[in-house]
Amino acid sequence: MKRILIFCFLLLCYFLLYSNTVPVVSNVTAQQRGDGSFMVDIYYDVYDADGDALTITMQVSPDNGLTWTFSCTQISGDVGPNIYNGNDKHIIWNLGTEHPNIAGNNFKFRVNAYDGVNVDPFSWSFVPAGDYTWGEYNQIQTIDYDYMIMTYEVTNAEYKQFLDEAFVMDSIWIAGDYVKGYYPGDQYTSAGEQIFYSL
Ligand SMILES: [Ca+2]
Repeated sequence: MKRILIFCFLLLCYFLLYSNTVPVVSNVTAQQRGDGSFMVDIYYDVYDADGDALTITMQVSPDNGLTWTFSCTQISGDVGPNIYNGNDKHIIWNLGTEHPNIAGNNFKFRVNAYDGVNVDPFSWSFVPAGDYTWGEYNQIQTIDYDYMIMTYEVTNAEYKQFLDEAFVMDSIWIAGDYVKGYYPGDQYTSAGEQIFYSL
């Protein structure tokens, strides 16, 4: 009986020490100022039941949630490390400096909170311009621009979540054996219908 009690006590200590609650972000709002400054105010509430110090990141979608790679680095306020629980947290995005002459009616904002216990599956890593080794003969190639790449591979579950959300928003559709959607285009790929998944 004594051993069982000791075991239960140790088990309780384990859960008290190592159990963790994932932080929750809610009530995200975003509005561009009407004073011609091209600043955007983003507000949110965040709560972590453990009271952990949080790292806050922000993502912007220019196409109603279809893609989330639109850069938003000119941000200040309640963003970055060491943010704690609270309401009406405020992020200021200097849109005019980062994206001069940009305009759109389909912007969406996502605020992410991480407590240092759970991995951020959508974190991005900076890759500076420079040489890299390519191919089976180890040729030296050069990329002359900086870029960002996801730190971790997208899992099947995460991609399914993306497709589910895009489907609900009518951003993608099923045509025969394919899941298709509209891609707004970039400098390498022209705008038009793209296949997102083969059923
Ligand atoms: Ca936590």
